[in-house]
Amino acid sequence: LKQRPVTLWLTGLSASGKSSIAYALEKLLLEKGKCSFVLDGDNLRHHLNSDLGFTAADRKENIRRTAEVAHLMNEAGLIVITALISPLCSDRQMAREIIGAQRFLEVYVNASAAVCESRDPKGLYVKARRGEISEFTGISAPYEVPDNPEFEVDSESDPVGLVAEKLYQHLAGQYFP
Ligand code: GGZ
Repeated sequence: LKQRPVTLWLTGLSASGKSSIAYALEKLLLEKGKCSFVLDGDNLRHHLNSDLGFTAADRKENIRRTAEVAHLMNEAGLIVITALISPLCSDRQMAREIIGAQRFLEVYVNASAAVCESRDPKGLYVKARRGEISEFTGISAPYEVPDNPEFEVDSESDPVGLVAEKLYQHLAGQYFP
């Protein structure tokens, strides 16, 4: 393989654009013949993590399992892009330790809570405001902004394609020629 394995760990609020950015970056990588895989929190929760809810303990387990899978995929040589809210610094630190610090790039997908709530593509913020979803990140559960992420992207003003292109440029040269 003409690529060095790495995990881009995208963190940000619901509706911040994590999944869209992850799939756009996967597409860019594929077009250049680089093998990558997206681990999307919402998707994994239908299968591998279908037994987990949104308590702090369940989120931690969700993140732990995803990090273990990312580690295995890195061992197989893949570039991994994860898209989980991963709201707590301590859980992201755990992911960094599982994957290995030299292969872990934390990416803060920054869109303000107000903008995410106004996007509300699945109507979850409305439900959370009504009290129909408990422990909703940004409304009734915490989101801790990363202290020192390797990258921060502005998904409030920059379109998805531009963000993905910027991340691709960060990888190019470092992880593949
Ligand atoms: C946060 C929730 C919740 C609660 C359902 N809090 O934007 P989405 O809809 O498509 O993606 C969100 C997804 C979050 O799962 P993660 O695995 O990324 O979360 S974590 O890293 O915190 O474990 C959202 C939906 O699930 N969702 N209920 N209460 N997001």
